[in-house]
Amino acid sequence: MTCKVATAAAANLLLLVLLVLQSAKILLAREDYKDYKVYQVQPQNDEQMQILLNLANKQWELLPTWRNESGIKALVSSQGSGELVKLLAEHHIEHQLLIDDLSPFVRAQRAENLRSKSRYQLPYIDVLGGFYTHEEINTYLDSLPERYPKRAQIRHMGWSYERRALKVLTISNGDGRRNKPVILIDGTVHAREWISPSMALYIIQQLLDNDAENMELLEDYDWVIMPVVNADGYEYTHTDSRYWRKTRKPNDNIECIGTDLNRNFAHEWGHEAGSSSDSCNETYRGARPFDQPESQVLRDLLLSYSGRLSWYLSLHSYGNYFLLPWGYTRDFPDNYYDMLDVATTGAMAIVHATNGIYTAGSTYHVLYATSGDSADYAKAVANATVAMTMELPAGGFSGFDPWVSHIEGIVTESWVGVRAMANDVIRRYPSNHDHK
Ligand code: 0X9
Ligand code: ZN
Repeated sequence: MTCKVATAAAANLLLLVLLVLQSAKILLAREDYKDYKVYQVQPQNDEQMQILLNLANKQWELLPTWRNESGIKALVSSQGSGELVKLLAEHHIEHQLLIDDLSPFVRAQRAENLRSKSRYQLPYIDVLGGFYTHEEINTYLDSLPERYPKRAQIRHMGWSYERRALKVLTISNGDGRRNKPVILIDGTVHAREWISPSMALYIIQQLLDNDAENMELLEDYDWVIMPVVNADGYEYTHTDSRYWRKTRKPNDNIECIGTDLNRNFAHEWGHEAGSSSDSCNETYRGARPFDQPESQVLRDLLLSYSGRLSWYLSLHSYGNYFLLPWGYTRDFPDNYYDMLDVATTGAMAIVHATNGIYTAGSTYHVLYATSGDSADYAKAVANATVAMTMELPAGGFSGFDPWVSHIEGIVTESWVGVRAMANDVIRRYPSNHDHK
């Protein structure tokens, strides 16, 4: 008896020690961004901008899409900051230190999110009340077919590298008509862009819960929504490293992990100007196109709607852009000006609603060269009539990290734009239109 108790006590102690070690490991593994700095950099002309884009390397990172009159931001470790400042000074590029140590901000935001989320009981989630993990999002998605048996359908499309289930929701009006044209929306191709899954979830709730207002959007169209593509990277931003962008699949060079999914698609993959062959770079394109399970899943999803894909919308952040193909060349696709009209409709709707300013145009021209991204693939290979990347507004310290209290403002404004563009797409390309 005593012996049994002693054994049980020893086992408990062992368990306790293991738990402590485990949490210590988690604590040690966590990137807390101690002494990470954020700079505001003000290139004065295109030449300085080009210098900056060429200089970006693994030690410090230009947070890429913030490129307006107020300049761009750079996130940099304390070791990298000396080199960055030296280079900026050498090229006479104006800059200013915004944040000297990012770590207290990262901690405060984690705490705000956990506090705010704890008020809700899964599978119910309040999109405006927190940023949800991949698992929480899947639990919510899985609950929808039961709540909306005629209108919501969940498909398990495959697995991430770390074996997380990649799920896709199809929303219809429940009239049973098959093969309607499709509006396909994805989120979280880039892990740290947390407003992106929030926006995808907000769209889902508008279409399902706010049906009185939005039924006409489903009359002749089905909506297909995949809120989290880069499930492993996204989970990693919740548990370990808030500003992780890529996937989590190791590379041949064991030093650096992950691939930029938005450089891993097969259309015009591998151009040096729009992607990197260096596995430590934030825009690493992978060893081969589609060598990431997550891009394979998104490819298969896009291809499964080829021929009836009216609008592909990829939700990213940040910078307030509607980005159109192509990313890899200065040339334009055939129906570029139709796509630009749709994007302009979205931009105008947002200006009228909130004064929010969006820039619309081809990625190559308004942002920078990209090659192997999903929008180019959707246009060229899956034959999307309109293919678009929406860079949602910046928030927080780095731009990727809005506070929970800012979610509502961003997603309600963005919905005005998405809804206006959806109406425009539906009007331009009525249900039985010839897609090409
Ligand atoms: O660089 C990217 O992958 C996107 N910007 S982000 O800051 N979210 O990383 C822009 C890709 C846009 N490409 C196309 N629309 N073709
Ligand atoms: Zn992105």
